[in-house]
Amino acid sequence: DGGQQIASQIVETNQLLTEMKQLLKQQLKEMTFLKNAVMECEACGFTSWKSSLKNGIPSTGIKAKSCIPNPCFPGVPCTEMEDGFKCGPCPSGFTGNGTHCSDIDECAMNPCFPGVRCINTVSGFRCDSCPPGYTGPQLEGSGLSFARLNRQMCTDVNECWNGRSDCVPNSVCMNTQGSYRCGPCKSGFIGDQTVGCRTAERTCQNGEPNRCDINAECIVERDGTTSCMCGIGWAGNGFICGKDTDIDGFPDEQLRCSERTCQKDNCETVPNSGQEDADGDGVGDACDEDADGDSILNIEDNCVLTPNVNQRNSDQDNYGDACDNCRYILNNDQGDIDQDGKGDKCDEDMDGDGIRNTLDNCERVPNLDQKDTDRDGVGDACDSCPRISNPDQLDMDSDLVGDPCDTNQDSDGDGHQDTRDNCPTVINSSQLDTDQDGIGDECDDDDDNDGIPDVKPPGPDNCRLVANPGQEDSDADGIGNVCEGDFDKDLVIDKIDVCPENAEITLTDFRAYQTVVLDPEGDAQIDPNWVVLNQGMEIVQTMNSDPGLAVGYTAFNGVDFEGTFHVNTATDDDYAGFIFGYQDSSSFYVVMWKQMEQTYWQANPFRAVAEPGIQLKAVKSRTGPGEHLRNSLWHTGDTSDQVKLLWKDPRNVGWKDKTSYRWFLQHRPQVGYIRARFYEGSVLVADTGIIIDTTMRGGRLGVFCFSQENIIWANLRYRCNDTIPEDYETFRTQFLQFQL
Ligand SMILES: *[C@@H]1O[C@H](CO)[C@@H](O)[C@H](O)[C@H]1NC(C)=O
Ligand SMILES: CC(=O)N[C@H]1CO[C@H](CO)[C@@H](O)[C@@H]1O
Repeated sequence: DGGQQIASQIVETNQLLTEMKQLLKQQLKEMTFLKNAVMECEACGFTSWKSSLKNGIPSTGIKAKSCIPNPCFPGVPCTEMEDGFKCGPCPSGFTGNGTHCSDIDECAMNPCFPGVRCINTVSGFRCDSCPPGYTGPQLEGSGLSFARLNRQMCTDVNECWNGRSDCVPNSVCMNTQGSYRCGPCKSGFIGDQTVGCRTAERTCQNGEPNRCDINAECIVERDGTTSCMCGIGWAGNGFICGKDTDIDGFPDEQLRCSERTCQKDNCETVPNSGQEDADGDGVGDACDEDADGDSILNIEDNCVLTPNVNQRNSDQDNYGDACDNCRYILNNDQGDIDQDGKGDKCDEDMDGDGIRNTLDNCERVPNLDQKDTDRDGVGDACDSCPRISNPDQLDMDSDLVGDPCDTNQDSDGDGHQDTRDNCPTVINSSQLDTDQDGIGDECDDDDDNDGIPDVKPPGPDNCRLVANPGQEDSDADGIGNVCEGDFDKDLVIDKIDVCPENAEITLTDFRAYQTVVLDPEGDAQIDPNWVVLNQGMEIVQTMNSDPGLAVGYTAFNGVDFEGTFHVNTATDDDYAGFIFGYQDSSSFYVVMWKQMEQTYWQANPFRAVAEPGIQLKAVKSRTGPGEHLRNSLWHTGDTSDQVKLLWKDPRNVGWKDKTSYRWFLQHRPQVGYIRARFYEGSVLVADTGIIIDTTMRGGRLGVFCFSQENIIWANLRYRCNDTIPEDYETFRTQFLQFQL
């Protein structure tokens, strides 16, 4: 349209030029005429002609004698002179010498909008009204200069507004200059301009009708059946979804369905995906000032979840007798490895394997066999170097490999050093080895050792992960009987299995986690305190602490990781986030978010400035935990040998107090694809876009905090997913083109 406008302007300019040329020609003629008149006057008296020039208009009427009868053009004043008379100027809209006046053609100036007729009237001009599809005021006037300075303005009418178009309802209307076009039906509608557009029956990706709630997504399961899942910021059973303000999976209001996820949230604005309610009063612990209903407020109660009006506390630790798992021994961590109710500090057999701690070579890992290959007094089951004597078990970089056997030599970059990698040259962070033959599935041609190769003939194995040499398949659907509906036979059906092709991972669970302190020497603050709720799907960190991580033990290749992030206090404005691709305390990805800009209070070893926006960083630290890494983590930007800033939210806004955010991360280490999206309620507020980084080829997941208390990571969910997202291919080709 812009091009069209320019073109029409050029045409107009050309016309103007032509007119100017004509005007010049006319003036030239007049000059000739004057010259001739001068010549003539030599004979009849030059002086009289000269005086008649006083008004600048050569009058041919000098031959007439007086104003009676009026020799001038009608309406032009006549003045008697000594030697004759003089006519005034022609009326506006006319040109001439006063005696003879002729109408000016203002239309020659093209004052009207292109395509609009210009009518030259006796004393001026008038434009027809704007063409159909345009609107604008009338234009009329007189005189060349008026016509030159005033143009008829017609502006396009947007027929698509206010339904002034004839397009059928629910179809696309496209406005054009002076008109409009009707397009196809809007999305969600079918038909055309002839038959009309009616609501399309929504369908799932497999073509089946979509009966999910309008705010839900239709999911096609592995077996081809469909299910419905409420979208982010909504909760319910998928067929009915209600608003879920705190994004913990429970709706603000009771829904008309019976599933657990239809129940009204017992804490509407504080995420509590487990809905824990110790006193059963209908108000969840997370938002109940007196969670156990013993009339002692939580902040003063030494047993927050167990009623104990007497507050007796024999060992004077932080836990009253009523809830202390070691009543007479101080144990503020309340650790209980075997979950038998007896705290580790006072449990004679911590891991519950039947061997008393004093005799057990793995106090904290059940190992009835007590095998100890290197005879260092630490059983193989818990020995960070089972073949090299290392009684102290030191593991400087928190990668679960003891220092004497830690080579950190990792050819494929998947976080497992070559000597321990069951596929040293194939990226495979999960290290899955279904048949336990020491060769990881990823480089094992026969994962389940049943003699039928995974892919090659006589395969493919119709149950790749479950031994079935007979390949029985009664319903002939290509999936063997033994793994029908549970591909990895981990006894969790595929439908709810977060890793249907990995028997070692079944449900999201952070109950077992490794604590990594990122500034062990620093005495800047205290270490974080992690509390795990909802069967491992929720983590709460209560302390204003040094930087620290809680890392799950499961290592992943491709993974989708999502969770709800919420700071449940108005105190403080510091960092919180999550990590992925964790390989050791020097190597991981972190997504971190701060509320306010701030310079770190310890200017050593360098001044670190934190900005508020969400940041994605690749941590590959040469020094490992300590002040260098601490300040580098705080700093928003690259720091050599420590941290690389891969992305920062351009909005540069901090998190809001007591507000729930949902993150959705996709990591595909095979190709280095990383993409994270962030939602506030159901609204997408930030998106990293596609980021390619291969520093860590997979690893473990966890959460991160730095100097911020009362952080909740709720409704955590991870899923194995090695499918490369569709947008990667487009990105890759474009990126390659760019590189060339
Ligand atoms: C796995 O990832 C792909 C691509 O990102 C996505 O389309 C698919 O829905 C994911 N699968 C599951 C089970 O979430
Ligand atoms: C069994 C298993 O988890 N295999 C994965 C190993 O990693 C590759 C990518 O490098 C994945 O495609 C496999 O699914």
